[in-house]
Amino acid sequence: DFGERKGQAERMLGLMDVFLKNDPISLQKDILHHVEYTVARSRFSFDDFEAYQALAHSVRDRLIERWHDTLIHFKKEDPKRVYFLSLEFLMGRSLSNIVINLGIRDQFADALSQLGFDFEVLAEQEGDACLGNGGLARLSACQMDSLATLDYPAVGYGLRYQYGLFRQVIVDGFQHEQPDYWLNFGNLWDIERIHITYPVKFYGTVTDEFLNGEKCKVWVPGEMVEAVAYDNPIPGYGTRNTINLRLWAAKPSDQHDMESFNTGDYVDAVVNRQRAESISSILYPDDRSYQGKELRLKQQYFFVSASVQDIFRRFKDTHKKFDEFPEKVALQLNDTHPSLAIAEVMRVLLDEEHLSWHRAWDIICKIFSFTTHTVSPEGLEKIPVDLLGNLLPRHLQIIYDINFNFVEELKKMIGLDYDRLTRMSIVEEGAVKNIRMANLSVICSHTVNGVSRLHSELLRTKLFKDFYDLWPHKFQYKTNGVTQRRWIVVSNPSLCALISKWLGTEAWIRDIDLLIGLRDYATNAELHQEWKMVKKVNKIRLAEYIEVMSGLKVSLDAMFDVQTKRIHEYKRQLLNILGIIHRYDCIKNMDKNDRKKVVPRVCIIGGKAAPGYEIAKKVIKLCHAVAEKINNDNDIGDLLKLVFIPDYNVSVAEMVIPGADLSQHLSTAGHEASGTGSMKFLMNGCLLLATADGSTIEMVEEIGQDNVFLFGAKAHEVVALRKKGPTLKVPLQFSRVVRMIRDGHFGFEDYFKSLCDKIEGTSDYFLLGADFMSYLEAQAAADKAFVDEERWTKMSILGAAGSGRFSSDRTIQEYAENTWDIQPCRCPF
Ligand code: GL2
Repeated sequence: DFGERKGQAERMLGLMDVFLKNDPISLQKDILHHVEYTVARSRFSFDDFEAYQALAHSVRDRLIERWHDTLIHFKKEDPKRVYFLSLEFLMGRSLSNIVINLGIRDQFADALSQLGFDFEVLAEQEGDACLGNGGLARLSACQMDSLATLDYPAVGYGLRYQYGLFRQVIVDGFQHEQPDYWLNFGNLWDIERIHITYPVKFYGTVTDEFLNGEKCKVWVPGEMVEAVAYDNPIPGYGTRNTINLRLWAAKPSDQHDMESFNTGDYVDAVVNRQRAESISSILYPDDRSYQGKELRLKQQYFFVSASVQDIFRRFKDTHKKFDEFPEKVALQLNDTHPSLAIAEVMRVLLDEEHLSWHRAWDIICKIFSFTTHTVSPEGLEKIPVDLLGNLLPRHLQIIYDINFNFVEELKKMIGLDYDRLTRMSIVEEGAVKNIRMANLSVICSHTVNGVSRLHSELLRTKLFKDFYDLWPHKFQYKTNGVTQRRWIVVSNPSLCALISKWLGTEAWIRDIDLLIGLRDYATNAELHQEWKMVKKVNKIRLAEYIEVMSGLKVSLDAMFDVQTKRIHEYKRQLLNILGIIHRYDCIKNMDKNDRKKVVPRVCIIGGKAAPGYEIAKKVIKLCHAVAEKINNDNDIGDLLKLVFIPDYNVSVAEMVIPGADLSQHLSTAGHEASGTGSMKFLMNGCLLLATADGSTIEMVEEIGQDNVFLFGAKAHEVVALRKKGPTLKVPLQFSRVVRMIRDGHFGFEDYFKSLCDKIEGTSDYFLLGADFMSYLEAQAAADKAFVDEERWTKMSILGAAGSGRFSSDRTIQEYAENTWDIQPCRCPF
């Protein structure tokens, strides 16, 4: 009875405070309440971790208030929403980010200090959520922060892996992988929604049946699994808006398999059902190669199917006519990983909603947009037809039908150019027949974009040239960005305070273009002093970390020179190591006087190699072998040190980046789609030594050539250089350092042989030899600039001042306006 319920609702409201309060006493009461009743420890005896838990619960309560308000507001306004589908989100830690976005960090810090706790110490108790591999995954996390901050009605969808990206442990210089069971200590930031579940079907057969005289397809599945929602509220900064990141976990289904319980062995039946959970158990640790594994395909379909059911449920709550679907729904494909969503939406419209092919297809063409993060054709996902047909028989039929219609249309447009038809087909013929997920995504999306200008150019002229010639209007570029909330405000509080002081406002935290105002003070002596002080504080923090981790003491006067990112041949960590060996060799051969002119360096390398990537693992070992030699050479002292930082992840990055003087981005031109690490370094006043690749090119345009140490062949020169092959001359210096490795200067010569073979002669695909001299020159230029403190500080300020374009706020705004066609929907305070 509504009258009765309404009375109760009013009574409930009367009992509750309108909102939780943020004064010190209320916060302290709240924290202690959670210590006793949530964490279940005595309020007189709890340790830092328990204090963190209680603190996090108090923060979470405040987060939930805003989240509820936002969801109610969105429901009332019913705006067009963007659904961001991504198999990876690299969130790192959440606490500090959340209190800053909620605007209650200082209040909590005060309240805690009155209880005798330090906010920073407690924040470090939190473990990282590593549900992604690298740049692509961290980009998704940055974009969620921007979507919330800019008030866009967005929902993120992904998988709640039980095991995140492996932990990297170094034993004798070799990488070992250990499982990251991140849920061991509980995760306070997601909310289990036991009532939000959907069945997900696999395997089985498709039959033809008649419904109201019409033939239709019925998929009888062979396996059913349940998807359970876990909601992660994502708060915006300077707004009440808090959006949802919904991650799905797999659970055994209740609906299926009653029979086996009645007939078979009860224990076996339970154990079998439990296998369902393996679908969301583990993140694949390869960030590029695709191996055609069934479990991976299951993961993709699992999260797509649950998300699509959720999206349809939400739409059908308030709408009856599917023609309105494109006015309410934009579906963003973050790479090809979620592109089965195309076939799934088509299947639901055809087989469950019984729309005609024509109407369903019309909807598909209006709702999907596709971002590719890959440069190389080998990086594009292909699914063996047999695998797909067995796991998802109906989807394979639909993909074949889409392809048939497409090829028929294409023939009308381009004639019988069989080579081109073969290239553009979704189906790749050959010994193993494959479905090309990128072709499917390009054909079915209204917009396709790369992640930097150069990348999009490569898409138009190489990777998707055939498609570009057909549909030039579909192709866009959206240069990546990162969120300044995480990468300045959270990770570099002293720089944050300094910027706000000199700009006279904190508004740049929402409106990054204001950073440009720092240019006016680029030569101001007072700012220089304070700027250097901030860098020093961050270097001290990093030096302490290095000492704790490796026992190595490093000099704060040295240039902290950093290269941290996934280990890949194309990213050329090897070039860096060869450069370090060259530097070492030069110093060894110098007399006392010359040594006085050497700029001392602490070279820092960090990053994970995919577990099956042999060459990348050898690079890690080489780095350790070279470090061992150099760091123990008393003759070298503080002039040169080399450190490998193990287990590089988001929270390690938050400490390393602010402490770097120089950062290296060495990809062979034309191989890095964008690169986002460089943006974080730039924002933190760190100078870049880089090739003209990915988004670096645009960074140079923003801050000027004089403020970057650029080197190496340009993208358009790379092909010609490779063609030169055996006739290509490499400098003597290069041959010399490779010879040092081959001759066993660093030990393990047999083990390193294949590494050396990879970069000499015709096999130097990534052109280390060709770029070596230019690399050394750029390094020399960096040394020269570093000794001129005033010049260096000016470059550093100008870099940060010019980093505004690389905020994910700008990127998201562009997507909203040019791709998704959505409007902000701001929740009233
Ligand atoms: C990547 C690209 O390699 C990288 O250049 C880009 O910045 C990011 C985000 O767009 O995407 N693609 C990819 O598979 N990973 C990346 O980092 N892992």
